[in-house]
Amino acid sequence: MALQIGVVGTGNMGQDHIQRLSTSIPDAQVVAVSDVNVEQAKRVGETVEARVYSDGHELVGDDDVQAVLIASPGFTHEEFTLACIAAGKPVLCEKPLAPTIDACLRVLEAEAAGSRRLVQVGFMRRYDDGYRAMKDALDGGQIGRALLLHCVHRNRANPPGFTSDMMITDSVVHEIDITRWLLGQEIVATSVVKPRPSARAPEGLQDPQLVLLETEQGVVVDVESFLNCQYGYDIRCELVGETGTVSLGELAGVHLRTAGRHHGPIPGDWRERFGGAYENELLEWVGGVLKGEVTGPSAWDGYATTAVAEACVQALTEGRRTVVELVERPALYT
Ligand code: ISE
Repeated sequence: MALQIGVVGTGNMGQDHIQRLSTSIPDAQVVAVSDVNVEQAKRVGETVEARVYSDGHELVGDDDVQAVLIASPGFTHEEFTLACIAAGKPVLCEKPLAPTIDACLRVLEAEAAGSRRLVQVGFMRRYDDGYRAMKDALDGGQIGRALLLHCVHRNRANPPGFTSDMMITDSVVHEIDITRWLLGQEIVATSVVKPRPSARAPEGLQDPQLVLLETEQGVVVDVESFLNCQYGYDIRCELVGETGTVSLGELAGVHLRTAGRHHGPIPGDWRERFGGAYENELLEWVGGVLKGEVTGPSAWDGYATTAVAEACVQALTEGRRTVVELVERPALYT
């Protein structure tokens, strides 16, 4: 039987997940949706014949819901994730696990107390074919020991209300997660360099930023976060090792060479760029849950990423190198 899923949050990300679960994941069925905007929840719920709730807690408590996907705003993640842990239901929570270190620790402690992994955090880049090939090349010894990681994270334009801090907590978090996963190392310190702001960015926004991360074994990572690059969504990554390098390839799509020029497509946003990764993420999550396992990015990964992001924000605000301190890792996550 298909896994019966409830989705909390029917905004853009929630709708994307619901559509993908219903059309591309054969072993999944969306049976319930919830949103404080109940009219929107009704419209979205109707498309997949799901029950509709205005309160996510009622959805978690629905006996027919076997697993939960949380796509509501970040400040609600802690309460819904804790409710899923209390109900013993597997949960895929969009990033961030929670917006503060303390909130992440409460989730971590609740899950660790049950000695069973239920929580997965939606760091979808780990499911991208390109990043996976990079990890295979490193782990397979093809480029020797990692020395440097160069990352570029450009968005076309800023959504309303985006702040300088959010360029880290909402965007650079993905590179923080990829660094930890790709290298298999924690990040121990960070600094942020501030180039002159683009005139295309709203007044007061520090855009672009150059975030430097240092890992426990001395790999240095530079991340360009540029929110108003104007031309599209552009994600690049090159890992430099002792005997070679490996990087994300050019994007799929047709490339035209004519009249002394070459042209190719650039994605509009992350949903287009990482569509394949989101699909792999859901396929593997659903397949795992049906077998009784949760193996993707853990609550520990969610906590560590939020802790590094907070250190980066401090480095940006105070203009100095900031050390990252993590609590001891519970046995469940070793
Ligand atoms: C957005 O919230 C995401 O999570 C995207 O993956 C990221 O690339 C973008 O910069 C964020 O704003």
